Amino acid sequence: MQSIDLRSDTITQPTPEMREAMYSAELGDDVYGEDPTVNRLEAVAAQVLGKEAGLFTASGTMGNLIAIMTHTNPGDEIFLDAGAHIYYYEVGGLSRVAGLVPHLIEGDRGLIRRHQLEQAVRPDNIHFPEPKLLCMENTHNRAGGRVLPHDEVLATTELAKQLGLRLHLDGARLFNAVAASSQAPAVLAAPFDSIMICLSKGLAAPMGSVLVGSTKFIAKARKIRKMLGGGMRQAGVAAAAGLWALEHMTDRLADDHERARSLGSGLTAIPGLSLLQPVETNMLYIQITVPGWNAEKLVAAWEERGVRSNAVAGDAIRLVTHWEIDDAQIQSVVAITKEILGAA
Ligand code: TLP
Repeated sequence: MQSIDLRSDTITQPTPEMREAMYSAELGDDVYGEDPTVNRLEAVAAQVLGKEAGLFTASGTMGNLIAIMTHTNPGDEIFLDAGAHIYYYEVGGLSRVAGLVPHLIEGDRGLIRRHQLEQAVRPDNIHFPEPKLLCMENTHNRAGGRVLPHDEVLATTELAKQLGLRLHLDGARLFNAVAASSQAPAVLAAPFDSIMICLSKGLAAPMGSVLVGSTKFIAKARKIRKMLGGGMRQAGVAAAAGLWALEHMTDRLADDHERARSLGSGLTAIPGLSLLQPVETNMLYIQITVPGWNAEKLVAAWEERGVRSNAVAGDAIRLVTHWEIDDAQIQSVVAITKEILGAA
């Protein structure tokens, strides 16, 4: 039985072209700055995002951690939405490794509004940590793959700058936001001092992220990457796939969004299934209120029929579309679900 894997866009296999690019990549020792493929990837990512320089990192988690460590000193205060991946899913690295004091803001579906930041940042006082960094996430994972409204981002980040805060964007799925909003990547990246993009999500590279920012920022970040053990040698093997992904996989993300919408409408036509958040990109958070059922039971029943998903709460399941999911599979998932829940 071939599975329909909707657990995440991280499960995607590299395309045959990516494997070919990896096989024939020109390589060197990247700690010496001598891997031409890594250098090309870093330059292309920086250029696409309108920044001076880039740094290839092993993962999105590492890219975010390096960014926050580069912007701050231990003991500083970092402002984040309470559902931010950096806070929620990165093993507490912001405190354990970076030594930061997280100041959580209960954003409006992942968006920290200007007035919320205004209330959160306290005036200078001998008792308080140094307010140093604001992080945002676009698209926002726990807010259902939401695209942050750009005018609101501008309003909040403008205030953050006035307050002397640095700005980092977790752009693990920034290209999904680009596809959904038709705004250029550099426009969405412009308000931020640093941006981390993932190559291994919807873009389907097997691994890697790129952190971009000013030349000075990236020089410091490069040293922190080395300290964390992330200085890789012939890393061009992985960067080659990432470069191919960045150059060829962004334009097709709209197809994933269309399929997520179609899956959402198919599933919510079944009594007892509803959407927790509107579908804006390639994610769906489904709530189940069918008597006798919960998320775990539906995940297990799907799994038996080859449909893979992740329960995220007692009554909620996340489904993510990606390049290995086609229209026929979307229809199958809806049909299978109807059968399981007796709605066929
Ligand atoms: N997200 C993964 C899991 O960690 C939850 C997923 O399946 O969605 N920022 C955001 C917004 C992310 O969604 C992720 C991964 C990361 C950072 C971390 O990237 P990796 O997995 O490369 O460390």
